[in-house]
Amino acid sequence: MRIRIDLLSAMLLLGFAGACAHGGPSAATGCEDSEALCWDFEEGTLPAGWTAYRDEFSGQLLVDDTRPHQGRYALHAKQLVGGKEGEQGGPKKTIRFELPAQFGPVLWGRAYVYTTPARPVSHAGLFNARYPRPGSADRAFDTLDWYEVATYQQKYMSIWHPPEPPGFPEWVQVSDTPLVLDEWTCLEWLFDGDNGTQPEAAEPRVWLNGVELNWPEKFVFSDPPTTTPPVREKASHFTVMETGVFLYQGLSVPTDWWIDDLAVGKQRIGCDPD
Ligand SMILES: [Ca+2]
Repeated sequence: MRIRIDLLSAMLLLGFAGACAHGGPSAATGCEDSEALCWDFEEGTLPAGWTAYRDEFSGQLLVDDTRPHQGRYALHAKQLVGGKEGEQGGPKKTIRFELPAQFGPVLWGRAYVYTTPARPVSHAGLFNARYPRPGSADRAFDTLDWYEVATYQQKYMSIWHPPEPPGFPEWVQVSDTPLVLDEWTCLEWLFDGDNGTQPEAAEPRVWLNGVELNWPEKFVFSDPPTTTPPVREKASHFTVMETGVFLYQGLSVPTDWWIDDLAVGKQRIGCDPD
């Protein structure tokens, strides 16, 4: 009975905080910040509020018990494959989530990611968050500016994009750090759409296992090409985010990703102490 009461209290507390939908803030998930939104996928199915979004080419995006980071379950992008490297169009399996109103212009994120068996050469998005253009009342997904964390040419990458489609001209930053295979990694990101008194939103920042990534390669991508970088429009409030895996070019090797202990907040969330 004592256990039930404690559980009930915990659930009430969580409901009040409007935070972690399941499992709750804990050292295990590194999500003690009551303002953070956390997902450990321990429902064993798609958590409340997330809806299926992209579904192109082969593979599945599901919550299953094949490889959890913590607990029993994780989000699993399973056997994604389709298209050809070097050609536009690739497997995309994603879910999206509407952020609470007045989320603000600064979004910190954290997710544990496991990738196997090979590093894609193609652009493989893992997470993005979007916000209305300055002065715009439009909230439709395809009208929003956005930040993205991804991999490209087998290395970590981050991008600032104008609305998609087309999503470019975009400001691309490619790291000198190869995508880690066959082990859990802690990815953190900072999307600072406010950037203080600066005229534009900040470039995205990303950390791998607590170490900030460098971006020796930065460029504008557009089709047709341009050398004029996009103006990174400032944010008032992030409104929606998307996760899963989204390949913008083909993927010929069937590849699996797992994502667990996903969290976003207005402050840095951090990784497990271990
Ligand atoms: Ca889990």
